[in-house]
Amino acid sequence: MPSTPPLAYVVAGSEATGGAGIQADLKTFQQLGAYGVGTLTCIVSFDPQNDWGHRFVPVDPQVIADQIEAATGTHDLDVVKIGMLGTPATVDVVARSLAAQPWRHVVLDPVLICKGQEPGAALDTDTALREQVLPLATVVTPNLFEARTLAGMDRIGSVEELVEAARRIHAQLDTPAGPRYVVAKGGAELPGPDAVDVVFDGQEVTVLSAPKIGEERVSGAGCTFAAAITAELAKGADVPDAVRTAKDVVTAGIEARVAARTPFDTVWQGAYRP
Ligand code: PXL
Repeated sequence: MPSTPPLAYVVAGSEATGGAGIQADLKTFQQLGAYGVGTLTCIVSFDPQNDWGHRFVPVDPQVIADQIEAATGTHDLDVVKIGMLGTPATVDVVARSLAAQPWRHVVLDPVLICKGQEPGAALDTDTALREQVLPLATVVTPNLFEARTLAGMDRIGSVEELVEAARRIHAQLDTPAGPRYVVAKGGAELPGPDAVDVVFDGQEVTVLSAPKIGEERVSGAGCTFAAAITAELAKGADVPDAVRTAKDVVTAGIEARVAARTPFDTVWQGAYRP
């Protein structure tokens, strides 16, 4: 008899070392017991000969549309994570393709700039993302840099400023049909002994903290966090519970991080035990 596991869908880029991007997303889905379905937006290949710079190749917009058509035609998908898009044309085709059906949750990891892109092109992409995809999100998970950019703030140096950023970003989400959540991540960079995340649902602020594991950033943490939220939502959790589980997944994955020749280690999703 065929089975019907929870289905988690991701639209994101490939990061060829396996540390971030759709590779991290699909591993996270599997670890949490969700069946992963993925659509590729771009291919990022770090360059070991050139200081691990990002080589970036977008997938043709029609091919992205075809993948979304294949995925949504095959399965009843109602929870989607959006990761790196990378060009205005990609933002446009993803926004238009996703609009073809209703979504119970759209989890947006607003990956803004990627080294190796033209600054001008990246600005266009930021604007397109903000105008076309951000309003659709039910959950958005900016890191410190993305929170500063989306909130239009010069600096975020405290939990209070992170809360202010979350409020400003929440104001840019569509008028809620249901509650919408900004999860602003302080990560390793926000000063203090703890890795702090601020959750704002439009009314209440919740602050989640876990002791920092070293001061170094670990690649794939942001992807894994948003993917874990997506998997938990696919399994039927509500957003606050999904966010709490995602923080545990990332904490366990950073504690057991994978050594690499890149300047940063990467998250080991396989370390998490519910
Ligand atoms: O971690 C952000 C990220 C997301 N997606 C892709 C990436 C990266 C960072 O390198 O390459 C495809």
